[in-house]
Amino acid sequence: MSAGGTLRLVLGDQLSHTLPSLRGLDPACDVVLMAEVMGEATYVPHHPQKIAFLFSAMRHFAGELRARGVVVDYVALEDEGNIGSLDGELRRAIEKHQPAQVELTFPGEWRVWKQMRDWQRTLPIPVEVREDDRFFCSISRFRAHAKGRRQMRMEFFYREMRRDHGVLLTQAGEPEGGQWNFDAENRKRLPKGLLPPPPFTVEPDAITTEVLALVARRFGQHFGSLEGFGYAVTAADATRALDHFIRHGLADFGDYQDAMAMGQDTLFHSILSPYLNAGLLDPRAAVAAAEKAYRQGKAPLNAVEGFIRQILGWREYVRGIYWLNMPEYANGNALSAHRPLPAFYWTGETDLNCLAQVIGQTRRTAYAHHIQRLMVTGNFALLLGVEPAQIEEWYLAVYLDAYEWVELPNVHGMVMFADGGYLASKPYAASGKYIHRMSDYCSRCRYDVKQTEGPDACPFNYLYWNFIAENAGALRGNPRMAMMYKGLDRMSAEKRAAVQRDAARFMAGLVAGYPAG
Ligand code: FAD
Ligand code: DLZ
Ligand code: SF4
Repeated sequence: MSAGGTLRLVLGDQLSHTLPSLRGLDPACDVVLMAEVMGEATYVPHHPQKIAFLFSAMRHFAGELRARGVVVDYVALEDEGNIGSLDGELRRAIEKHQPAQVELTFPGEWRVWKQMRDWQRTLPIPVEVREDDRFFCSISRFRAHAKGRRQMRMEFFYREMRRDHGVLLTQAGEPEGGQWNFDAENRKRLPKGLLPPPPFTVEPDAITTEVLALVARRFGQHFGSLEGFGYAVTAADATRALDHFIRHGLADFGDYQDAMAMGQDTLFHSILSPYLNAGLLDPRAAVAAAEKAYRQGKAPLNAVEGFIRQILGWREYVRGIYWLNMPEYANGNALSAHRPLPAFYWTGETDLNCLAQVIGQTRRTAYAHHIQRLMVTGNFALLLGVEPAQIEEWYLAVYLDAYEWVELPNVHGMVMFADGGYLASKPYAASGKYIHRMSDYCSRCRYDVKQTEGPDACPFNYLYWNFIAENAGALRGNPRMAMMYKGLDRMSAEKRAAVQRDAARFMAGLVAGYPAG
């Protein structure tokens, strides 16, 4: 690069050729900076597959840019002189290339945004941060939606998005099928004999193989296995993953969206979140492909609407909530939950089979589907009263798709109700009955899901009532909790004492902490 060009930073989750900070790039005088840095790889103990996925995807992306004639200053983790932070690498690149300005794209986490604002104040050259327009809804559009609302509800936002973007509408502009949401049809258990498709996988190439060795060497002590790594690391393969889902998963996605089954990690889910969130797949392409399948009669409306609602609705909604309310959003603790996260979240070693299954799968694959996250690991942390920050760190670390903009509202708001009902109208607290209804986990558990007290009773059962009793001050007034408090009020004094006794005994037996190794 000749001095005086533009230095363009591309972060690990900004791997899109349409990225705003790459627009207007002049190959004759601009440089793209990409850096593998310890700071980003360790600010939480990311699952090794997450680090491998991002480093390999970053290296492939840099290769694609170079093939187009772009100059890329790519700093690999073990390159000599690597300072270990985004800040250090940006400053070093400015020294080296003497650009006239820096172009950035708005990031996915508040802490990085704070860093970008520092750069704008402290760097000796202009720093422009461009809006990230790889979403359906801009932050200002979300702000307009939120104006005047004390509580937010995804459903109303989603309808606005359907209208704004003309998705799944009739010629007359009404929702296809006469209703906006077919969720009530999407709660079936997986029937015996129905085999979900195998997930889309890619054989690691030479770049990925090298990265896997690097990650094993440098991050092998983090929770999570690298074995069997098969994620896509390029946009071309991410598009193949989308095609695979549309062909083999979409038609049954709706019916079995909430089901869980041993030995079936992915069921009919798409496993597209890692690609969407890293920039390898455009959410507009995913929504368009699903709508096309519906219009061609290849998938039913409950499935297509359900899938589109996740991307056009939930994904955009949680991002809006995050940017509208940070940094204060992270500090709330409406239920005053202060217990430590049990150590088995980092080992999977527990005799509660549902938790052992989901945490074990997470360790193997860095993936769990929504209901596993919400109703097993999430529900348990809620019932136990784990301090929100501790469980938030866990989710941010262990999933391949986790960045704070999407992780935090899901964990802090949806799971832990730490925002006091701003995002969701009531806590998703449930006893073992829910897990029994939606999975086969209980059939192999040492606890009895039908028992409610004593050492063999399913701990979710008494923890559930203990949660209801412990949080009466905060939740009794919530109209959506009225049934639960009616149940509690009908409970005999002996039964209440048994719940309290069993919960206290169970909690006393838990070990906290991040186990060494
Ligand atoms: P599918 O079930 O196939 O859904 C399709 C797509 O919809 C997903 O790829 C995803 O992009 C989007 N989506 C679905 N639900 C949500 C949601 N609640 N919020 C945002 N997007 C959604 N998703 C993340 O991408 N990153 C996270 O860090 C994350 N943390 C979560 C933590 C908890 C406690 C919970 C309950 C949910 C979390 N989710 C997160 C949302 C959801 O669980 C994942 O997006 C989904 O499991 C990814 O798998 P999939 O691609 O097979 O999804
Ligand atoms: C998650 C991650 C990891 C593990 N490593 C890097 C890295 O070395 N370099 C980089 O640019 N980005 C990385 N990322 C993604 C960033 O953490 C992400 O861009 C920010 O959290 C903002 O969303
Ligand atoms: Fe989980 Fe309870 Fe079922 Fe065991 S019995 S798998 S602990 S819900």
